Amino acid sequence: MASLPRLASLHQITEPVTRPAYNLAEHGVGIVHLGVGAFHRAHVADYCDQALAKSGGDWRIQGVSLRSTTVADQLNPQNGLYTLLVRDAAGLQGRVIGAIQSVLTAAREKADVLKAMTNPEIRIVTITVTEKAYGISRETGGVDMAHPAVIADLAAPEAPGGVLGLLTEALRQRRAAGTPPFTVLCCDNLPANGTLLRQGVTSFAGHVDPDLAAWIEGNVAFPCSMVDRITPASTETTLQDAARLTGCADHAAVETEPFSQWVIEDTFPQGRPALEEVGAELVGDVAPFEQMKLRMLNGSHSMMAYAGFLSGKTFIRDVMADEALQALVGQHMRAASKTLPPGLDTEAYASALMARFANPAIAHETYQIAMDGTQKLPQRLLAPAHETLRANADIGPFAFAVAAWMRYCLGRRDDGEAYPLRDPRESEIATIVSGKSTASDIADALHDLPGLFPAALTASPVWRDAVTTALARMLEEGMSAAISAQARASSG
Ligand code: CS2
Repeated sequence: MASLPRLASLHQITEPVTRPAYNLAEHGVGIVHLGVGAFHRAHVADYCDQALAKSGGDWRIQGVSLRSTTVADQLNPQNGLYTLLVRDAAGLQGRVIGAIQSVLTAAREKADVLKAMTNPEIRIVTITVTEKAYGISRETGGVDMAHPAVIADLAAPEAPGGVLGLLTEALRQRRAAGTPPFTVLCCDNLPANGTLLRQGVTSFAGHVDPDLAAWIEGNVAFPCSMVDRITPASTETTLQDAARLTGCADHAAVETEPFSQWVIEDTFPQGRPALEEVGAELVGDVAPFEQMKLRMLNGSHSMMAYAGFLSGKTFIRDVMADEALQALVGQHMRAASKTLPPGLDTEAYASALMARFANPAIAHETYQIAMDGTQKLPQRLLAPAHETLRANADIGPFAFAVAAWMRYCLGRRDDGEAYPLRDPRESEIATIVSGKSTASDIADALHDLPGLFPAALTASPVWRDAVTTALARMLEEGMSAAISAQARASSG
């Protein structure tokens, strides 16, 4: 691969790989996207690329990375071009995506980022920065005053580097210049993500200028959206396959599954790309889709991540190849589906998910999904657990999944091998579990983590007992034995 020319222009591509079906230079930029990770490149950018080809418009994307400069350094020398690989048992397909114009980094080019966000041509700001980056307190919906980006941006609101600070300052400048506000489209796996972000931004703005906060509240659209495409982190194999398909060295290639879904609340006062022409679902209310996805897909993903990682399964496909674990996945989805609003075909959704998880060509690491548990548990496991408890139904699957997370929080596998948790609350967790060895001490300590568990769960002896019993088995008999026992319980 070292000898191949770097991908930088569509003319260089010698192999018969699919290229953008539009002339890149004819389309201006209309979207700023914060967080240009693998998921964005496999999802939002793919939809925009297809919409540009089908319906045109000035809807190319100005990417922005908040902290890391890696993606900018991968994509900019390639003029924003990269290969999207789609893998399944039937084979591998590649497309070169042209939707991203270039990538700025807030860490290196703060002023340029604000300049892009205040450009009147920009009508939408889309965001995939992961749950932890927002700096919104899930308890209050307001700003999390302990979040590093919030602290830094409240100290210097005119030179922000975090999500809330950038949105607020860009909106302030647009308002002052008489430029209509952009629409803010959150594409992270958070419940009612648009509503949550609206609260976060108005709360942040309230600390800077209450009048601005009221203007944002009354004038800026924050549609909710549900995003779905399983996208493992890129590896050397990804880059090698991209090079083979394009004949060029591509440092920014990503790989994903064939399935893709984007359900969007259709509130875009400044317009939007014709996403409905390329498979996105524009709806009035995203909530049922979002709950189904967060609880059935992401909830079972988290269970598989903790139970799988701790029983030696490197990838989700390995979890699915294990009979007992596969039974737990089915059990978890059934329990999650019972918490959803009526009218959804949860059985068809569950069987499609089983097939997606088992995709033998996708190497999705359990350890990747295990990351940031404190940010993921509330919407994936704790909210449905709480509702299940209230309905007097079987909380067993949720208690098992939460116990597996608690077991993971100890930072050591059954054979004693240590691993980093990779959670923003990692050191807090290490401190509170330190020196504790019994399941009840560990479960009590983690239930007391401020702001994580709903009070109704921590106050319920039924819930605490179910979690502690599951955790005790994991500690005493090992994760594999605990998985088998739980699988037996579900079939019995
Ligand atoms: C996963 C998600 O890493 C995780 O936590 O559960 O990234 C999941 O793969 C996507 O939401 C699928 O759309």
